[in-house]
Amino acid sequence: STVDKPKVLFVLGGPGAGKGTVCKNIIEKHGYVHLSAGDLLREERADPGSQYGELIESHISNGTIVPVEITCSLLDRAMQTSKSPNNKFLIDGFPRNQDNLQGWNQQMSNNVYVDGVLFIECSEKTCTTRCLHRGAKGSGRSDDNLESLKKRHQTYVKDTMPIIEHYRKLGLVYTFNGEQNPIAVFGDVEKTLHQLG
Ligand code: UP5
Ligand code: MG
Repeated sequence: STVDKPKVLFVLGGPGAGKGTVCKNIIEKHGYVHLSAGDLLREERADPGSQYGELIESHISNGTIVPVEITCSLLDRAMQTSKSPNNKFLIDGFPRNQDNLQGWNQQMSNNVYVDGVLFIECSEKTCTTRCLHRGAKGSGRSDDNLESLKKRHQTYVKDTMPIIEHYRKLGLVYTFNGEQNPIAVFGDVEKTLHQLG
């Protein structure tokens, strides 16, 4: 039954909207395990034993999306090994396109219950400024530069927004104003988490 299945909230929004930041705030208080698809891909890229390192790097620096088989198996493995005491997961930055959605539905949907999508809405201008600032401070991310950021944003509009629309039609999307300061964003998200129970 759905009772024993892991519960998932997807966290979506543009590159730099504040997905990772809000997730960090949520986990401290709400007993979720945070899984960032991007972080898992960057870890896999850094593993010298991985056959996918170059493929992942070319997608990340071009702002395009890694084939779902890779991302989904990283998410699946992380869910299995993380031992979430409450069996609740925040999946940050996934699913980002139709391929991701189809792969998730095929590989995962029987075993996982999707409670909703937290959508952090934020303008391209704000997102870009934040990521450039983070890059200038030495984030080490190969995609925190203007050229990659333009491509990341294009991919977000073309590929990810339709996925958010898909979940919106299912009545699963909760939208937040990501232009606010991190505490205000978190406060709004908390109200929704309390409603979801
Ligand atoms: N900041 C955050 N919130 C703020 C706020 N409210 N006010 C002011 N500043 C705020 O924040 C970004 C920066 O802004 C930080 O410096 C932060 O302090 C500040 P962060 O919380 O990191 O935002 P986030 O939305 O998580 O930004 P991120 O850069 O991680 O977004 P992306 O979606 O671009 O990155 P991700 O890691 O998810 O993906 C990277 C790439 O991996 C993708 O482009 C793609 O190539 C690949 N990928 C896949 O192929 N498949 C996947 O499933 C996932 C990723
Ligand atoms: Mg992030």
